[in-house]
Amino acid sequence: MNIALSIAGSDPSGGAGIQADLKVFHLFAVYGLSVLSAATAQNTFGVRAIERIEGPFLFEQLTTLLTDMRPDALKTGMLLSADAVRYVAKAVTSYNLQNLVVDPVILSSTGKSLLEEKAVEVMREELFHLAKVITPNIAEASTLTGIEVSDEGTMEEAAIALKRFGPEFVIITGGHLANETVEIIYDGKTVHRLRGRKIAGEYHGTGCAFSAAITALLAKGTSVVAAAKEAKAFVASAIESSFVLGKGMKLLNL
Ligand code: PXL
Repeated sequence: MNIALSIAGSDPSGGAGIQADLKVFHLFAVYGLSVLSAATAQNTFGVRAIERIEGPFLFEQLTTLLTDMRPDALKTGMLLSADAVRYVAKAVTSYNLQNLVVDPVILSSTGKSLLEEKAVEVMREELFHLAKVITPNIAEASTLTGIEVSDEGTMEEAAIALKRFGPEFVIITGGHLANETVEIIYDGKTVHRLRGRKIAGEYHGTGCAFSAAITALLAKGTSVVAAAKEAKAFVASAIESSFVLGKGMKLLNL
């Protein structure tokens, strides 16, 4: 059985965060481990409050797990603080963990900050170079590069800028573009584009599901480009069959 680890925040609505990641791992038949990096109080209307998990305890969770089990791939989601980012980098380095997927979660779907301002630079400088893949969306790519990303051309420009921070692959997700969805995948040589039909509506947790699916597939030995294609199809299908369970945003069918 392959093992994937998620280091992420709790979303009690199960739409995003560690709960969504574990559901995705299960759907891909990968055994899921999880380390909590923050807790949120939220429902389908959004995040109301955030409680931090201090860096040393985050590290304690990681080392306790990693002295016992070795994930084939891992992902980070909401990390909240610069301290948390540094402790994750320390664990990845100390245990020589492979197939790290960094989903640089900066804002919630409703605009709440999930990464403190001073942690953005730390993530870029100290975590990205350890990653197999980073998966920013358009807004995150803009914050991380200072480029105003708004179309395919600027997505490509941002992907090239982000590659300089050292990840093996940059995938910018374009689910929030106006008329179609396109993901830009850049490995330093070739730009791949994954095109898809835009499905109307606001969905919570699409970025988490996409990066978790890539992580599960990497854990099983799939290549990055093939994993991204399959993850995109997986998220599209979860959107198409999404649930109205709360009174706010729709929830992905995970
Ligand atoms: O979708 C980003 C995200 C990630 N992780 C947690 C979240 C959210 C969005 O609300 O709550 C815990």
